[in-house]
Amino acid sequence: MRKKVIAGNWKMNKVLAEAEQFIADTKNSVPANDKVESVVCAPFVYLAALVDKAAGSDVKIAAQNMHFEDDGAFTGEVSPVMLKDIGVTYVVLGHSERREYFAETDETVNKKAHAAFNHGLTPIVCVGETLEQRESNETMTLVEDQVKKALAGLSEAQVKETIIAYEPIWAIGTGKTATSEQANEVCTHIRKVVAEAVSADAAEAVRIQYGGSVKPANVDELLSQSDIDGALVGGASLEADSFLKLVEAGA
Ligand code: G2H
Repeated sequence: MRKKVIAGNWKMNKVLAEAEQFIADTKNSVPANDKVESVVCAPFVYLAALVDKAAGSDVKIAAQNMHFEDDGAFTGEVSPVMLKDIGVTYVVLGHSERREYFAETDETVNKKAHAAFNHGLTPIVCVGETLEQRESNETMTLVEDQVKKALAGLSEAQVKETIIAYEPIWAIGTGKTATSEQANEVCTHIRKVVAEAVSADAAEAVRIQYGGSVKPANVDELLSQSDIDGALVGGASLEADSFLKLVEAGA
């Protein structure tokens, strides 16, 4: 039985006081970590403060991106060494917004996945198709390609620890959710791809989240699907009470 993982992706939202208040409002109320993993993906500038605020609780703090190098002349970037140093434990890689606006590619996502494991960070690797790709029946081949490229060269043990987030781009922030069947169909395919590319054991262990307009009203049905092991949630993760409903659904 795979443990569910619910990650709130705040994107570029909140000021420090709001971010800290959110942790204060949730840290004593999230279900225990052996029931569900509750993750908050916050902007870089708040990470150290939020790790501190969440210390000793079952709220885990994630970055929304990172560079793949340990250090060097990369102005404006943040390295896995830095994230590890301040106590961050997860990192979102290859979110569609980074692919679309910040030149993220399958190759850089793969380098970042290796870097994450080299520094003990759990990667949440995002994949997903545009509306145009869905309408031209390219969803499965596109997602398969993204998954294979993202995981290339990782060990079986590392793949087992990876979290893959399937986020159809047409359902992100649009209020359009993929039906639970549409979401599960792709997640099942992703598991099959992992089985073929890595091993049946890795496919059984890898956790696959769905993301795209997940909210308290639809989370139960999505999480009841056979191959959906959690959710990556944007808009509905910004308020503490909504986030708590989402993590409770995963417990
Ligand atoms: C997809 C998701 C979080 P939202 O980007 O990663 O955002 O839930 O607002 O669609």
